[in-house]
Amino acid sequence: MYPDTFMLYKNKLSILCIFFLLSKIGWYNNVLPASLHLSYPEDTLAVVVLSTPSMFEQAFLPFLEEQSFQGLSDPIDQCVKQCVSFCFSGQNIAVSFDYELLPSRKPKFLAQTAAHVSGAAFYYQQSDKMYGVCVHPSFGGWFAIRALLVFEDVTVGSELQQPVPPDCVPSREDRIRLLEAFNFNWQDWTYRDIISPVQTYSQKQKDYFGTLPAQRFDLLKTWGFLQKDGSEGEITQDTQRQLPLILPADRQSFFSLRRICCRRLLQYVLFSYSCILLTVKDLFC
Ligand code: B12
Repeated sequence: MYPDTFMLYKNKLSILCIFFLLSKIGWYNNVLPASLHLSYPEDTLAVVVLSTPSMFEQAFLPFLEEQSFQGLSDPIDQCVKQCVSFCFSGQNIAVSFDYELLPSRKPKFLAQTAAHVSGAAFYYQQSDKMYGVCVHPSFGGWFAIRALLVFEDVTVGSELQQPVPPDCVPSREDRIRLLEAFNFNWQDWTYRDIISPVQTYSQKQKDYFGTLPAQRFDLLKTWGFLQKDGSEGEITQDTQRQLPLILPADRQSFFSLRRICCRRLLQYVLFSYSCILLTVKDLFC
């Protein structure tokens, strides 16, 4: 299954603007105290899942259009869950989402540490008094760390070398600026622009994430996505925590995600076809 199958997973997920990096449990446990270790052998394969800015338009809005949304828990979380489920269904994977907590109220996994040790994004931390923040070399702060997948039956050896995440904020002044913006002014989005990103959130996406979670259903209704009868319920912390650890092979999500992928594939084909036609026209006319 490794590494060819992973290329397949990568292609499937990249259509949905989600990408992932391979990692080992040992790399993660090495930088954490024993109380936060994940209890798997150190050579177990883990995968860190990140979402890019286009995920909102390419996966989330189509997900809402497809009426795949089922109420109660956060729509973005459901969409990510469906994307992951769509790509990895049938595999023996333990999935932890960024928002999930243990009974001890600690997060199920430390997303920023996982992103750093997998080489995805550099984790800048200063002291216990300030929250640390990851910066991605292409997207700056315009991304999110969505999940950690642990392939319980897959171990990897020395063929997987630990990558070093690019240090894209090398100067002390910029790091201070970054941490201050993340801690004190995160609502103005500026920490995300600490480097020039290749892509940022669209205005629609900013409007969505700039709205309090409890009011996002109303916003989606004004955009015409949800029924107006209020049957979708409220987004609460408690409902978020009810998601299962192991993903089921969810047929409904599989089919709706497959429709979205097929539609996008068709768009690519039509686009390529028009490009070929234009080139032929240029050559012969
Ligand atoms: C709880 C939480 C919060 C809390 C507390 C924040 C905190 N960091 O504790 C609150 C509600 C305040 C919060 C707010 C926000 N959050 Co928040 N939050 C989380 C959450 C769920 C858990 C973080 C946590 O509890 N960490 C525990 C502490 C102890 O970990 P730590 O500080 O990293 O310490 C460890 C490391 O230092 C490690 N370590 C030690 N040595 C070394 C060496 C190396 C090399 C490494 C790599 C690690 C390492 O050991 C320490 C533990 O012992 C994460 C998602 C997740 N599952 O991780 C998102 C997360 C950190 N939040 C995120 C964001 C974006 C935000 C907000 C901007 C709001 C938002 N969602 O838009 C604000 C900004 C902060 C602010 N100004 O308020 C993002 C950060 C993305 C990024 N680029 O880094 C995350 C990762 C969510 C995501 N899906 O992407 N958040």
